[in-house]
Amino acid sequence: MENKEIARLLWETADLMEIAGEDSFRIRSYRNGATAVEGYPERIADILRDPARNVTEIPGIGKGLAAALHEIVERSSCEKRDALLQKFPPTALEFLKIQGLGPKGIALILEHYRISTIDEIERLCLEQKLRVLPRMGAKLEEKVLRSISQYRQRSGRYLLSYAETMAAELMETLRQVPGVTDITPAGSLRRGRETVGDLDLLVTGPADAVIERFLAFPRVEEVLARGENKVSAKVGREGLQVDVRALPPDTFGAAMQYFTGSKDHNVAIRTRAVKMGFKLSEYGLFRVEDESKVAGATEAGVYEALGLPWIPPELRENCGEIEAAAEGRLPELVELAHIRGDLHMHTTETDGRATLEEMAQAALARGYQYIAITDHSKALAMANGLDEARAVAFAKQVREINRNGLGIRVFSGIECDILKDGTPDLANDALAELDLVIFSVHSHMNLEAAEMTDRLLRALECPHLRVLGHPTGRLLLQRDPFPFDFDRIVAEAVRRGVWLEINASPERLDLNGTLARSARAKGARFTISTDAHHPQHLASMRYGVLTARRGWLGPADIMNTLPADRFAVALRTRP
Ligand code: DGT
Ligand code: CA
Ligand code: CA
Ligand code: ZN
Repeated sequence: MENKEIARLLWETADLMEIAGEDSFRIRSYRNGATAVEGYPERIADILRDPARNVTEIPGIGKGLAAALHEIVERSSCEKRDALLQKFPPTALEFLKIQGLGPKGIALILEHYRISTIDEIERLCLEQKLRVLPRMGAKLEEKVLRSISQYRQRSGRYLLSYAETMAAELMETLRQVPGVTDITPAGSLRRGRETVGDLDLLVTGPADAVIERFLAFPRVEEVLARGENKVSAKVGREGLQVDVRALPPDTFGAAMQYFTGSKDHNVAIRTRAVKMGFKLSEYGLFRVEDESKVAGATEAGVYEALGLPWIPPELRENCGEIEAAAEGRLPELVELAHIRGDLHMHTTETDGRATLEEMAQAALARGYQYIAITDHSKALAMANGLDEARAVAFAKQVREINRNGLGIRVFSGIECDILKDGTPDLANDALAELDLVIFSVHSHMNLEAAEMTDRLLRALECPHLRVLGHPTGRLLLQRDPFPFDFDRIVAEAVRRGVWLEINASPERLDLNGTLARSARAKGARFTISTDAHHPQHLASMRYGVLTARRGWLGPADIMNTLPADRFAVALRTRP
């Protein structure tokens, strides 16, 4: 744990203490401690682990705080903080991020109103219920409303799937404007980032008509800014910001390049342009000496004039893609069309919403050659997970199904829970009956990194395991990845021929691009699967593919790009 993180937990604890109205002397000692930790040149975690050292040697840290520091480093929290978090709604710490209220204000509000969300604080302001409290007034209500909207802008990110759906709706509308020829999303959405801050749409066509049509879109909630060729508005109940730019066709490529970003990629590209005697802007690529325009109508033209092949948007994070492009070694990236099957899905046997036959039909309609049905195991009792007997019966049933033929090959599988100690939820002889065994962590995600690593290492020992499902356990915008020694698990998975899943569910996208890329460098193989609980979820495959592309993966890295017969052979083959 880094000093910054430790300090943050101390700050939080102090803030919570203040909301609780605790002794100001003790609160100050936490804040002093936080400042001391933050600025300390050595890693506090190392000092705590060193038996020859004592953290109280650090000015500002006394005995009481030393105990809290030990707890924080060991389990990311301390008793004090835990107790306070019990007392207040879990969002109390979030309330502190609203400028203007402060711990005292929050305490006062919590004393008078039963609220637990920022939306409820907003409502109190709108209903003028803060001004009736002591030392609060109409001015404060205004200030709080302003800071709530600022806070939302800071923290407001949206799932890629949400932004993409909204973009599709808007593009459909704007395409109907007479004179519109091209329309594309730019920004993080085009780069396939897992979450999107705001939506950037580029349109060629008559600016006035485009802007009018956009503003007439029924889901536009609030216009933020309007210029000659640009308009920004909040769209939809979730308040996603959308920036629409109308452009002349001869600058469309330069604008696409500029507004796709990422910012870091653009900075590097612009530096390259300058070195070559050019000036690059959203209007085009210009020669410095005579200001003549070299490129701008197409994005490929801009890259070409800079001596580069076109770079796929998913790679534009300034993580080596420009160097790779310059040296002619951009990777071949996997595409949706390469995917021949989906290897993680659930049915009504557990918590899915459709039968095996319905899932198979939907997969067939997508043009797949095969699927694996991977229902839950018994540890997920709420989902009616399969025990050994049901798993074995299921394997038998699938063999019969394949004899009769559904027009698509079905592999019998399971998503078997990894228990707290790393052993699988089902016995080996049952797992041995199934064609494809996924292991996933669904419980006890708050373990220490070392314990989690041991748990996963133990799970990897199972000879029937073939795929590690959603390897980091994260839920986007909700739950961070659980900590573990990723490199070590990857090395072990590679050694044992266990494939890593890129879970394509838009709430997960796990592994993410960065981790997938680093695992690939260590020799890992992957599956991209949707974890579908409904036939419609099979369509999420595209998000998984985008994520794999952000990880520089090609079709050869992804097992479910293999045709059915070769995939079946791969399933039976171990290193
Ligand atoms: P987001 O919206 O937070 O998910 O991420 P982006 O990448 O969509 O960022 P956004 O919407 O602020 O800007 C879209 C693109 O426009 C960005 O990726 C690069 C370009 N851009 C915006 N501001 C700047 C800037 O100040 N400098 C440069 N070089 N590029 C910028
Ligand atoms: Ca954006
Ligand atoms: Ca933007
Ligand atoms: Zn699943």
